[in-house]
Amino acid sequence: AARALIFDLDGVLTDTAHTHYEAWKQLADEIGVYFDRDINERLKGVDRLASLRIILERAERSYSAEEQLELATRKNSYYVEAIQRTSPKDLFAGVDRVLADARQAGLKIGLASASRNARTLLDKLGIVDRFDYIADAGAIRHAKPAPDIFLDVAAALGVPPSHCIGVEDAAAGITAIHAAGMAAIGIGDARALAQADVVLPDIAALRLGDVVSS
Ligand code: B16
Ligand code: MG
Repeated sequence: AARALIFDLDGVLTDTAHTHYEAWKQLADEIGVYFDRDINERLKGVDRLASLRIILERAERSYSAEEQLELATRKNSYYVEAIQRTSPKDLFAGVDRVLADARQAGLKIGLASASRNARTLLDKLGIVDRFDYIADAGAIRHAKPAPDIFLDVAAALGVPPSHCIGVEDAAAGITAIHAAGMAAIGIGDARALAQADVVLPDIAALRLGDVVSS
Protein backbone atom coordinates (compact mmCIF):
# COMPACT_ATOMS: atom_id res chain seq x y z
CA ALA A 1 0.00 0.00 0.00
CA ALA A 2 1.05 3.61 -0.53
CA ARG A 3 2.97 5.22 2.33
CA ALA A 4 3.89 8.58 0.80
CA LEU A 5 2.47 11.15 -1.58
CA ILE A 6 4.98 13.30 -3.46
CA PHE A 7 3.61 16.42 -5.10
CA ASP A 8 4.82 18.65 -7.87
CA LEU A 9 3.98 22.31 -7.14
CA ASP A 10 3.39 24.50 -10.19
CA GLY A 11 0.28 23.22 -11.96
CA VAL A 12 -0.66 20.76 -9.20
CA LEU A 13 -1.12 22.81 -6.01
CA THR A 14 -1.36 26.30 -7.56
CA ASP A 15 -1.34 27.94 -10.96
CA THR A 16 1.97 29.74 -11.32
CA ALA A 17 2.30 29.05 -15.07
CA HIS A 18 0.74 32.46 -15.69
CA THR A 19 3.08 34.20 -13.23
CA HIS A 20 6.11 32.56 -14.87
CA TYR A 21 4.71 33.63 -18.25
CA GLU A 22 4.42 37.28 -17.23
CA ALA A 23 8.00 37.32 -15.90
CA TRP A 24 9.45 35.64 -19.01
CA LYS A 25 7.35 37.92 -21.24
CA GLN A 26 8.77 41.03 -19.58
CA LEU A 27 12.31 39.72 -20.09
CA ALA A 28 11.66 38.65 -23.69
CA ASP A 29 10.21 42.10 -24.50
CA GLU A 30 13.27 43.78 -22.99
CA ILE A 31 15.65 41.83 -25.22
CA GLY A 32 13.36 41.92 -28.26
CA VAL A 33 12.73 38.18 -28.54
CA TYR A 34 9.33 36.86 -29.58
CA PHE A 35 7.51 34.91 -26.83
CA ASP A 36 3.91 33.75 -26.52
CA ARG A 37 1.66 31.39 -24.55
CA ASP A 38 2.31 28.45 -26.86
CA ILE A 39 6.04 28.70 -26.21
CA ASN A 40 5.22 29.09 -22.49
CA GLU A 41 3.52 25.66 -22.58
CA ARG A 42 6.92 24.14 -23.32
CA LEU A 43 8.34 25.59 -20.10
CA LYS A 44 6.09 23.60 -17.73
CA GLY A 45 8.19 21.59 -15.30
CA VAL A 46 11.40 22.74 -17.05
CA ASP A 47 14.07 24.37 -14.88
CA ARG A 48 15.03 28.03 -15.14
CA LEU A 49 18.08 27.93 -17.44
CA ALA A 50 16.56 25.28 -19.69
CA SER A 51 13.45 27.48 -19.95
CA LEU A 52 15.62 30.43 -20.99
CA ARG A 53 17.30 28.32 -23.68
CA ILE A 54 13.88 27.46 -25.13
CA ILE A 55 13.00 31.17 -25.26
CA LEU A 56 16.35 32.05 -26.86
CA GLU A 57 15.66 29.65 -29.75
CA ARG A 58 13.92 32.71 -31.27
CA ALA A 59 16.77 35.13 -30.58
CA GLU A 60 18.66 36.73 -33.44
CA ARG A 61 22.01 36.39 -31.77
CA SER A 62 23.60 33.93 -29.37
CA TYR A 63 24.11 34.67 -25.68
CA SER A 64 27.17 33.69 -23.66
CA ALA A 65 26.82 31.56 -20.54
CA GLU A 66 27.39 34.68 -18.45
CA GLU A 67 24.68 36.61 -20.31
CA GLN A 68 22.28 33.68 -19.94
CA LEU A 69 22.84 33.67 -16.21
CA GLU A 70 22.13 37.40 -16.03
CA LEU A 71 18.91 36.99 -18.06
CA ALA A 72 17.71 34.06 -15.93
CA THR A 73 18.46 36.02 -12.76
CA ARG A 74 16.61 39.05 -14.09
CA LYS A 75 13.55 36.95 -14.92
CA ASN A 76 13.67 35.42 -11.46
CA SER A 77 13.66 38.84 -9.83
CA TYR A 78 10.41 39.67 -11.68
CA TYR A 79 8.94 36.30 -10.66
CA VAL A 80 9.97 36.62 -7.00
CA GLU A 81 8.43 40.07 -6.86
CA ALA A 82 5.17 38.74 -8.33
CA ILE A 83 4.84 35.80 -5.95
CA GLN A 84 5.05 38.10 -2.91
CA ARG A 85 1.35 38.71 -3.62
CA THR A 86 0.51 34.97 -3.40
CA SER A 87 -1.85 33.99 -0.57
CA PRO A 88 -3.77 30.90 0.60
CA LYS A 89 -6.62 31.81 -1.74
CA ASP A 90 -4.32 30.96 -4.65
CA LEU A 91 -4.34 27.27 -3.68
CA PHE A 92 -6.26 25.08 -6.09
CA ALA A 93 -9.59 23.86 -4.71
CA GLY A 94 -9.18 20.51 -2.97
CA VAL A 95 -5.53 20.89 -1.91
CA ASP A 96 -6.38 21.55 1.72
CA ARG A 97 -8.62 18.47 1.88
CA VAL A 98 -6.15 16.19 0.06
CA LEU A 99 -3.36 17.18 2.48
CA ALA A 100 -5.66 16.64 5.48
CA ASP A 101 -6.81 13.24 4.16
CA ALA A 102 -3.19 12.19 3.53
CA ARG A 103 -2.21 13.17 7.06
CA GLN A 104 -5.25 11.35 8.44
CA ALA A 105 -4.31 8.21 6.50
CA GLY A 106 -0.79 8.33 7.99
CA LEU A 107 0.93 9.08 4.68
CA LYS A 108 4.18 11.02 4.48
CA ILE A 109 3.90 14.16 2.35
CA GLY A 110 6.74 15.42 0.16
CA LEU A 111 7.37 18.09 -2.47
CA ALA A 112 9.33 17.51 -5.69
CA SER A 113 9.25 20.85 -7.51
CA ALA A 114 11.82 22.02 -10.06
CA SER A 115 11.31 25.54 -8.72
CA ARG A 116 13.99 27.09 -6.55
CA ASN A 117 11.22 29.28 -5.19
CA ALA A 118 9.12 26.31 -4.00
CA ARG A 119 9.60 26.89 -0.27
CA THR A 120 8.74 30.59 -0.53
CA LEU A 121 5.65 29.73 -2.55
CA LEU A 122 4.45 27.06 -0.07
CA ASP A 123 5.00 29.57 2.70
CA LYS A 124 2.89 32.21 0.92
CA LEU A 125 0.23 29.58 0.23
CA GLY A 126 0.15 28.81 3.96
CA ILE A 127 0.93 25.09 3.63
CA VAL A 128 4.70 24.88 4.19
CA ASP A 129 4.27 23.17 7.59
CA ARG A 130 2.19 20.39 6.13
CA PHE A 131 5.10 18.88 4.22
CA ASP A 132 7.45 16.39 5.84
CA TYR A 133 10.13 17.20 3.28
CA ILE A 134 10.64 19.77 0.52
CA ALA A 135 13.31 19.00 -2.07
CA ASP A 136 15.91 21.71 -2.71
CA ALA A 137 15.81 21.95 -6.52
CA GLY A 138 19.22 23.65 -6.56
CA ALA A 139 20.80 20.57 -5.01
CA ILE A 140 19.36 18.05 -7.50
CA ARG A 141 21.83 16.92 -10.14
CA HIS A 142 19.57 15.88 -13.01
CA ALA A 143 16.29 17.69 -13.63
CA LYS A 144 13.02 15.97 -14.62
CA PRO A 145 12.52 13.75 -16.68
CA ALA A 146 15.40 12.18 -14.67
CA PRO A 147 14.16 10.47 -11.48
CA ASP A 148 16.62 12.26 -9.13
CA ILE A 149 14.25 14.68 -7.40
CA PHE A 150 11.61 12.01 -6.68
CA LEU A 151 14.26 9.60 -5.36
CA ASP A 152 15.67 12.36 -3.15
CA VAL A 153 12.25 12.97 -1.62
CA ALA A 154 11.52 9.25 -1.10
CA ALA A 155 14.89 8.78 0.62
CA ALA A 156 14.33 11.79 2.88
CA LEU A 157 10.86 10.51 3.81
CA GLY A 158 12.29 7.05 4.48
CA VAL A 159 9.79 5.37 2.17
CA PRO A 160 10.82 2.95 -0.61
CA PRO A 161 9.87 4.31 -4.08
CA SER A 162 7.54 1.34 -4.66
CA HIS A 163 5.38 2.71 -1.80
CA CYS A 164 5.35 6.29 -3.10
CA ILE A 165 2.85 7.94 -5.42
CA GLY A 166 3.92 10.98 -7.45
CA VAL A 167 1.46 13.68 -8.55
CA GLU A 168 2.42 15.77 -11.62
CA ASP A 169 0.96 18.04 -14.31
CA ALA A 170 3.86 17.79 -16.80
CA ALA A 171 4.72 14.85 -19.06
CA ALA A 172 8.40 15.14 -18.08
CA GLY A 173 7.32 14.81 -14.47
CA ILE A 174 5.35 11.62 -15.15
CA THR A 175 8.42 10.17 -16.86
CA ALA A 176 10.54 11.12 -13.82
CA ILE A 177 8.07 9.47 -11.40
CA HIS A 178 8.03 6.22 -13.38
CA ALA A 179 11.82 6.25 -13.75
CA ALA A 180 11.97 6.47 -9.94
CA GLY A 181 9.85 3.31 -9.71
CA MET A 182 6.73 5.04 -8.38
CA ALA A 183 3.09 5.12 -9.45
CA ALA A 184 2.10 8.36 -11.20
CA ILE A 185 -1.08 10.42 -10.96
CA GLY A 186 -1.40 12.96 -13.78
CA ILE A 187 -3.28 16.21 -13.20
CA GLY A 188 -4.62 17.82 -16.36
CA ASP A 189 -5.15 16.72 -19.93
CA ALA A 190 -5.54 12.93 -20.37
CA ARG A 191 -3.97 12.96 -23.85
CA ALA A 192 -0.92 15.00 -22.81
CA LEU A 193 -0.42 12.77 -19.76
CA ALA A 194 -1.22 9.41 -21.36
CA GLN A 195 1.78 7.78 -19.64
CA ALA A 196 0.32 8.32 -16.16
CA ASP A 197 -1.30 5.43 -14.27
CA VAL A 198 -4.34 7.61 -13.57
CA VAL A 199 -5.22 11.05 -14.98
CA LEU A 200 -7.52 13.43 -13.10
CA PRO A 201 -8.75 16.79 -14.46
CA ASP A 202 -7.63 18.61 -11.29
CA ILE A 203 -6.48 17.90 -7.75
CA ALA A 204 -10.03 18.35 -6.41
CA ALA A 205 -10.84 15.05 -8.14
CA LEU A 206 -8.23 13.18 -6.07
CA ARG A 207 -9.86 10.79 -3.58
CA LEU A 208 -7.29 9.25 -1.30
CA GLY A 209 -9.40 6.19 -0.63
CA ASP A 210 -8.97 5.14 -4.27
CA VAL A 211 -5.20 5.60 -4.03
CA VAL A 212 -4.12 4.32 -0.64
CA SER A 213 -5.56 0.83 -0.99
CA SER A 214 -3.90 0.23 -4.39
P1 B16 B 1 12.17 28.62 -10.77
P2 B16 B 1 7.27 22.50 -10.95
C1 B16 B 1 8.64 24.37 -12.35
O1 B16 B 1 7.94 23.97 -11.20
C2 B16 B 1 7.75 25.15 -13.31
O2 B16 B 1 6.73 24.31 -13.84
C3 B16 B 1 8.59 25.68 -14.44
O3 B16 B 1 7.80 26.40 -15.36
C4 B16 B 1 9.70 26.58 -13.87
O4 B16 B 1 10.54 27.08 -14.89
C5 B16 B 1 10.53 25.74 -12.89
O5 B16 B 1 9.68 25.24 -11.88
C6 B16 B 1 11.68 26.50 -12.28
O6 B16 B 1 11.21 27.53 -11.45
O7 B16 B 1 12.62 29.57 -11.83
O8 B16 B 1 11.24 29.26 -9.74
O9 B16 B 1 13.31 27.89 -10.13
O10 B16 B 1 6.18 22.33 -11.96
O11 B16 B 1 8.38 21.47 -11.05
O12 B16 B 1 6.73 22.67 -9.53
MG1 MG C 1 4.41 21.28 -12.61
